[in-house]
Amino acid sequence: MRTISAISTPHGVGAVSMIRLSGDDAIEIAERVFRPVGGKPLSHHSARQSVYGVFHDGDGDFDDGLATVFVAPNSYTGENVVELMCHGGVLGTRRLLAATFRAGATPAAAGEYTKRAFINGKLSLSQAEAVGALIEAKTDACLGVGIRQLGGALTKKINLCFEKLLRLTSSVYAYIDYPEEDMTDMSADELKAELGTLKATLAALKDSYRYGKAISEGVSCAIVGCPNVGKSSVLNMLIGEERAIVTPIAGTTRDVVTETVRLGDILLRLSDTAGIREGGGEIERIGIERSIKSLEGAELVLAVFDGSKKQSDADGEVIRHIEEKGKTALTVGLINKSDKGRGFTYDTPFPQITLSAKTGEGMEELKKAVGALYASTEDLGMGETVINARQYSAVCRALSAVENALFALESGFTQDVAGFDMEEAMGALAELDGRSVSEEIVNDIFSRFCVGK
Ligand SMILES: Nc1nc2c(ncn2[C@@H]2O[C@H](COP(=O)(O)OP(=O)(O)OP(=O)(O)O)[C@@H](O)[C@H]2O)c(=O)[nH]1
Ligand SMILES: [Mg+2]
Repeated sequence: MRTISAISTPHGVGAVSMIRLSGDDAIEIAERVFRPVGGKPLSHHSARQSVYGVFHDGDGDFDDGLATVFVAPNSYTGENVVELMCHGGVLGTRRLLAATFRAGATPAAAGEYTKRAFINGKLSLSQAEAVGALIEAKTDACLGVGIRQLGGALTKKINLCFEKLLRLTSSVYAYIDYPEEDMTDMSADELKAELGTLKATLAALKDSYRYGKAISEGVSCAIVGCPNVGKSSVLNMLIGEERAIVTPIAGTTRDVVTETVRLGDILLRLSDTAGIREGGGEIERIGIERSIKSLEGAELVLAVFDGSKKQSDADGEVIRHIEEKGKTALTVGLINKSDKGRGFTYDTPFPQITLSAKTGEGMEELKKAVGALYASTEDLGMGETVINARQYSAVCRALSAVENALFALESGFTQDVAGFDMEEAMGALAELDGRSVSEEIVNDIFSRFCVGK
């Protein structure tokens, strides 16, 4: 493979910068830009030993630093790799990068190092995605899942399912090809039982995406309620700054105000919306339409009520909208303004928390309630969590194919019908972990990485 080069550290001033070379000529190219101070050539040092020396190009010496050689296949990419550490100035780092190009390297594309690691079998596709998740992580929980997934937790689980399917499918086809010879070691009941276990495993993986998405991509959360109940104050309390305008005038918020915040392990993509009420001017009416739209698309709803006042018909209207949009199970009621003294009791078809957006009282309960809605599934280890939409859709396809196979067997169809579905499930799992995956999907995944990773 041609040798690629890129700056692997953030672009800007820092203590050190790292430029990584990977490919057949990585060591030769490094020797053209780096002169070890001890005089012994870089290629004569042991692999993985940091060597001190001077960086130079055709115009002279310009920095000093360290070079570390990794010999294929024992490197991140599985190819020859040299990591060059120079001082973290913008100019010096760029000059070293340019020197590697002059010495024969070509610029790396986004995610190309990790892509090569995948192509060379150092990482499965879900492990490569875990690298991306670790870099992008906004919650500690995402770091936890990412590191376990990088260690192969999800890959192992998928491989087990795949191998089981392979065994079952060959048994089915042996039966079809040689029905008289009793080639199969499995009765129809045994086959059904095995597929049943697989179905449960895949269903649990599918469910894990609820938590996986909440800690990685985040949950879209609409803050709804009547005017003046304190929706914008709740948003401001959650993000810890005065982001949305708060006034005692009903109808303050018109446009949807969005902000991302971490609440415990969960990432919330908040939308503060206009208060829902009848009437109002044209601008307010458009705002209210947008509130209803946010409610419709929300994966979590925070329904705010003013606990210092009696529950009104308007509050009932808000609850009706929530029910109409099928969001009751995803809603937490916030009975706000608890600092104003003994509050009124609210009747809601969803759990509720008493809180004060003014003093922050009730924040812990809210954290717990939201955490409970998106809790990690008990019987899955943290790394066996599906964390992105691509993995999720592959698991869903595998699950529905297994369900179809089971249905075929239970409805008395011949085993070849089930065999067809089982092959489809295998295809979906193979795609999930990259055993067989189209080039477009691979390119799409790695193009989302940064250059140098
Ligand atoms: N005492 C007290 N006042 C609050 C609390 N939360 C909000 N308020 C007050 O209630 C009024 C309305 O607050 P907002 O946050 O603007 O309410 P809203 O629901 O966003 O209102 P609209 O955008 O008009 O729909 C303001 O005067 C706030 O200071 C609270 O917890 N305690
Ligand atoms: Mg508001």
